Amino acid sequence: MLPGLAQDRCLVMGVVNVTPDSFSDGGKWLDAATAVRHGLELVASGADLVDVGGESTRPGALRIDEAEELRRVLPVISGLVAQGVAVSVDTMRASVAERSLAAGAAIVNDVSGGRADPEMTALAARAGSPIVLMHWREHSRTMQNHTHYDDLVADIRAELQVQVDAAVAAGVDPARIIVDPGLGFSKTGAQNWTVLAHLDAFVAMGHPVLVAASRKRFLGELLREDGELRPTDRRDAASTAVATLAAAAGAWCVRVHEASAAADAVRVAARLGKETA
Ligand code: PMM
Repeated sequence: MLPGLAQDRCLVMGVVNVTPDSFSDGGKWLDAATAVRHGLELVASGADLVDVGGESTRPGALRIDEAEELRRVLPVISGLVAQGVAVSVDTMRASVAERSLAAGAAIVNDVSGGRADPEMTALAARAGSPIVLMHWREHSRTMQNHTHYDDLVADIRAELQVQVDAAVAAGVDPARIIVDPGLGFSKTGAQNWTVLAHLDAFVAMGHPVLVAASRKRFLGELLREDGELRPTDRRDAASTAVATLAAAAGAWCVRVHEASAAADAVRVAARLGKETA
C-alpha cells in the first residue's frame, strides 16, 4: 500500500489536528511550526505516519471554509514531508486533498468516505493515492441524530460497502482503498463497543482497516470519575488498550494521539499473532 512502511504489523498513525476546537487536541497545534514539531515528536516516539487535519469533526462542529482549511494544513504537510515523514491529510474536500497531495501527502483520509464531496473519489482515482473511506452518514453538526441501525454491524458494513463501490466506480483502484468503521460518527458509545467487538466483519471486507478510537468520548464515559467524563488528556492508556485489541483483530493501522505506547502495543500484537498464525 505504502512503500517504506512496515508490512508485518499494524501501523501507527499519529494525529496532528491543526484546529482550535478538536475535542482531543484542539488549539494545541494551531501554529504551523508547533504542529510540525509535534508531528516530528510523534514520529520520534513511534508513529509510522502522521495524519494532518484542519477541520474539526467533533459532534456538533460547524464547517470551516476551504481557504481556511488550506491555510491550516498545507504548511504543516509541507514541513513534515520535507523531513521525510509519511503524511495523510484528513479532509472531506477534494480541492484540499489535491493541494495536499501536491504538497507531498501520501494518503487521503476522508472521514465522509467520499460522501461529502462528489469530486473526492475521482480525485483519488486520478492521483492514484490510497484513500481512507470511513463509514459516514451526516456532517458532524447533525450526525448524532442519525444513530439508528436495524442491525448495527451489518448496516455499517453495507453502507461502507456502498461507499467502496462508489469509489471503485469512480476509478479508484480497490487495492488502494482503506476502510474505517468510523467510531463515534453517527454512533453512540455503546455502538462503538459493539463495532470494536466485531472488527472481524470489517477486516472481512477485504481492505485494510483503520481504527481510530484514541481519546474518544466513549473511553471517557467508560472511565468516569465521580460521574464526570475522564478528561481527554487522561484517556491514552485506554486508547492503547483499544489499539492493542484492534491490532490483534487484524487492523491495518491505528490512529492515535500518543504514539509511543501504541507503537509497542502493535509490536506485541504482531508477535503474538505469529504464534497463532
Ligand atoms: N476521527 C476523527 C478525525 N479523523 N479519521 C478517520 N479515518 N477515522 C476517525 O475515526 C477519525 C478521523 C475525530 O477525532 P480527532 O479529534 O482525534 O481527530
